[in-house]
Parts: sequence; C-alpha cells; structure tokens
Amino acid sequence: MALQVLVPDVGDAAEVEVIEILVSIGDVVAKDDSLVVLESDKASMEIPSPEGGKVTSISVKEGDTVNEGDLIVELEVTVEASATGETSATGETSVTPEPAASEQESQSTEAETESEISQTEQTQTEQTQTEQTQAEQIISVPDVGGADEVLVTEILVKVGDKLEAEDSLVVLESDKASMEIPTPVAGEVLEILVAEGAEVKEGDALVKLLAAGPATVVAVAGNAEAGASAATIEKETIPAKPDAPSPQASVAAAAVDESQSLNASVHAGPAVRKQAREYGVNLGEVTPTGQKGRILKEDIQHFVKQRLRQSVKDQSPAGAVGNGIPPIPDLDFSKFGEIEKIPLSRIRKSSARNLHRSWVNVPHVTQFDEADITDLEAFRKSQNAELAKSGQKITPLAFLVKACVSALIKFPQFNASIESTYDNMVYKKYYNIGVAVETPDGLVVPVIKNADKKGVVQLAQETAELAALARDKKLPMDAMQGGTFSISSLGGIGGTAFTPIVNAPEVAILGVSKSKMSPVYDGTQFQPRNMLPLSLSYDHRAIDGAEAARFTAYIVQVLSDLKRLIL
Ligand code: CAO
Repeated sequence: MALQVLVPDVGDAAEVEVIEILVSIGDVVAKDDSLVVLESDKASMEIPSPEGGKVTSISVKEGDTVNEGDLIVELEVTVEASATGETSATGETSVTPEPAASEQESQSTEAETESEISQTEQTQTEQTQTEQTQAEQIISVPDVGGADEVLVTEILVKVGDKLEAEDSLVVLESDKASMEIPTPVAGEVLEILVAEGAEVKEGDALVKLLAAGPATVVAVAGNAEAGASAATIEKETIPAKPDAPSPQASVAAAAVDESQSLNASVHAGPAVRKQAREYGVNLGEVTPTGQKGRILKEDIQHFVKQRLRQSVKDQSPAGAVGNGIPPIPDLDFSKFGEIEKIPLSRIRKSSARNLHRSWVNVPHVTQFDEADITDLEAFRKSQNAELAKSGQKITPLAFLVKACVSALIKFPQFNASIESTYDNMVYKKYYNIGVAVETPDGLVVPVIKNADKKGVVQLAQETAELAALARDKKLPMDAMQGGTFSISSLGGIGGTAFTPIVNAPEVAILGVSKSKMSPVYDGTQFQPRNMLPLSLSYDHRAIDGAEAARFTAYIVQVLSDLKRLIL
C-alpha cells in the first residue's frame, strides 16, 4: 500500500526549511526511522517514518521551504499502516514529531499561560511594588515533548550577558530533535546552572537571570504546557544583588569560554550537531556553506580535514616544529619588494623533512682531516687514460667509497644504528653506501648496495648510473633504501670543508671537499702534495670523539696508501 508522509503541524512556525534528506529512493526504512530534518527559527526536528516500507519518491529537496500538509515522501508499506498520526482514506499520514507536538500544544496553551501570567503579574506587582524592582529568576527546562531526558548540547550565553526576551539560552537535544530554549524575560545572566553535556529533564534549572525591570512573570516550575519555545521560570524571593555576583557565578563565568559564545549564532540541524559533538568540533569555528548560514555535515568534514592537515603541518619539520621549538614565522616578504612563490618539489619537501628531523634529533659532531691523494690521483689518471677507450671514467669518489667500506669493516660502530629507546646498537653486516646526488629538484641519496663486494671501476660505473637516474627522476624507491653509511662529495665543485648532516638512522656521513696541491713538510723539506679535505659528521650518541678521529685517520691512511685499499 502507498503511504504519503506529509509535513506535520510544526507548532507556530508558518514555514519550515528542509535542511537534510536522510533517505534515498529505494531505501527500506523501519517504523520511526528518520526521513528528513526540518528546521524552524527555534527548533529542528527529524520527521520519522510512521511505518516500515520502501521509499518510492521524495517530493522535497534540501533548502525547500515547506508548510503543514506538504508531501515529503511516499512509501510502499510492507505491513498494514496503522499510523501514529492521522491516516486518511487515501493513506496520507501526517506525522507529529515530538518537539512539534509540544510546540503545537503550546500554541493553544500559550494564551492560557499568558493569561495566568498576567493575572499573577497583577497580584505580584501589587504585593511587591514598593519593595522590589528587580528579581532573580530561574529559567528551567520546559516540557520537551515527552522526551524523558534531553542533552544540553550548547550553552549560548555567559554570565553577565544582557538578554532580551526570546534570546536563546541553551540548545537541548533529544534523539529526534534539537531546540533552542529562549528566555521568556529580558535580564542579565547571573549564573549558568547546567553544563554542556548534562542530561536534563523538565523542570531542571538552566540559568539564573536578574530580570530587567520589575518582576513581571511568575510561572509554575515544570509547567507541562509551556512548550519548547517558552522556557519556564521560577521567581525567587532572594533580594537582587546585581553588583555582587556569587562565587559560583564567577566560576561559571570563567568556565564559559570564548568558543561557547561563538556558538550563539550557529545554525545547524541535530544530525550536524551530533556529528560535531562526536568529532569534538566547536560549531562556532566552522564556516557554514548551507543556505542562510547553516552548517552542513560537509562543513564539519571539511573543518576536521583542515585541522588534521594543520596538525600534520605543525608536527612536520618542514613547517612548524614540535617539541616546543617555536616555528620560524612566515613573513609577508612582498612588503619589502617584489617576490615570486614557487612550490617546493616533492624531493625538496622530503629532504627538508629528513634533514631537519636528523638535525633536531642527532647530536652532531664533525671531525676534520686531510688525506694525501697524490699517488691515488696519479693512479686514477693512468686508469682513466686506459678506460677512455671504453668511455668509462673513475672519479675520486669511487676510491672514497672503497676506503669507507674498508674503514666500516674495521670500525663496525660506524655501520650501525642506535635504537631510539637506547636499548641496543644494531650492527649491520652489509655495506650499503649512500651517495648524495644534487638534482634540479633537490638532494637525493641513492645507495650502492654491497659495496664491499665491488671493485673501484664497478663502483665508479654504478655511482655514475645512479646519479644519472636520480637526475632523470627515474630512481626506483628501493635504490634509495637500505643505506648503512653516506658520502657527500662536493669535491667536484669546491670548498675547503663543510659539516654534512648525518643521514639518520645511519650514524655517520663523510663530507668530501675539493683536493688541492699543498706544501707538506716531510721532516726535511716542503713537498707539493695533493691534499683532500675530509669532514666526518657523526652521531655523538653512538660514537665517541676518539673513535671518530681514529676512523677518519684510517680513511686518510687508506687513501694515502693504495696498497691498503687493495687489502
Ligand atoms: N677534489 C677535486 N676534484 C674532484 C673531487 C675532489 N674531491 N671530486 C671530484 N672531482 C672532480 C672529478 O674528478 C671530475 O673531474 P674531471 O671532470 O676532470 O674528471 C669533476 O670533479 C666532477 O666530478 P663529478 O662531480 O662529475 O663526479 P663525482 O663522482 O665526484 O661526483 C656526484 C658524483 C653525484 C656525487 C656529484 O655529481 C654530485 O652530485 N655532487 C654533489 C653532492 C652534494 O650535493 N652534496 C651535498 C649534500 S649536502 O650534505
């Protein structure tokens, strides 16, 4: 049987807006499953399905304004409809949501309440006209349409706020609806008597007000007829003390932070508010994209994504730095002259992160030394002359790789890593040498695997191939992994010394600067010798200074005496 679900009586609101469609055509819904969310100025409500069935058509879309009796959804019911609302002969059903019920009733009862109020007001005014011009009044939870307990999801005021009548005080939320509770009288907020997240029921105190002007209203606490749109108030007989807030009031004022007051003007449906609570999102900080400034679920998702990205950035060494290290501010350099912004390449971002991570984690020390490579250079050049026919070439780097492997075998602590827990040193029994390569996109460090098993010519060839691949952006990922020690050679460019950064979790890196002919005293006279500057940076947590001095001195020996290199 076809069943039409219509917009119910939604209290005194003439028109309400469809803010969310919760079903799609073809969905099978159970009785009481929510179909759409409607929202008036003061309340939003989910419209439940009166019966179980299949959604065959949806006659509204998000953003539509609808009136009582408008068709929302058509269902093909699977069981005989026994509508909770009024079912017409044609199967039309008008569903009455819980808050709407209270609002509906409130229409007829508000008049009664008003007349009660004015009668009481008259009596009260007569009784107190000479004694009292202001009174403290407690605003309490009204009838919330049958819901036993509702959740205080937002407190929209803070101590000291001056309110007009009908200004919203808090947002309450039941399973099916959320509603703003307005103050029925103008006045100043003296005390907030509930906390966000509290479960409250009809009659529970929400806010203490110092009513503006004479005490005009006395209502019976827990007035079952007041409805969601009119909070109940109690008049207390305590004399007004506007200039002396209670200690509790001060505490409450301190507890109400800025973010809560930001929520005062937020428009969002119950599903959105629920999602915001689940994610711990302050709706006041979310940028709304819905109609009339309404926050949508997508806005919360966007907000959460943004915050996650920001938090990653904050922890990223390339951006702001963790560990309490203040970040370097991003200045607006255009204030001082013309600028051009070019996005960083992926390689530069990644090396920036790695270098900074190493810089802040590893206590670096650099050991300097010089190797006499006069004989080595003579040998290399003679080899290159022979290799020229085959198009191959050996640079000093291949000898340096060979010398380093030899030193790593002799000093295994340089071919190791230290555990972050400081429990163990991990000694590696393989010798994979990373070689820093300059590329147009930034620094990359391809790894010569098992360098101990390769000769100088092969090492030279492999280094050249890896460098070419790196510059062509064709290095496979695994060619940059598994390094145990690194070499950074700036010798082809120049410089006398530099302090390379350890490629953690390796514990040492050898920097190589440009060799040059220097006068070296041999005990009787100065000799012209080709001297190669070396800079060994090491992780002082893993390596002692004396070991580093020995390690570097050994490399110097090996480079200075080719016979050792062969061994
Ligand atoms: N002293 C003097 N001359 C040197 C030298 C040294 N230490 N090292 C290399 N040279 C010479 C070479 O013999 C070659 O000379 P010829 O053209 O006459 O043969 C010339 O300098 C250029 O060498 P190269 O740079 O092409 O080759 P390489 O094997 O020395 O280096 C590579 C290869 C990939 C390491 C290099 O090209 C490179 O990218 N270096 C930069 C590394 C870098 O940026 N490090 C800093 C990282 S931050 O810590």
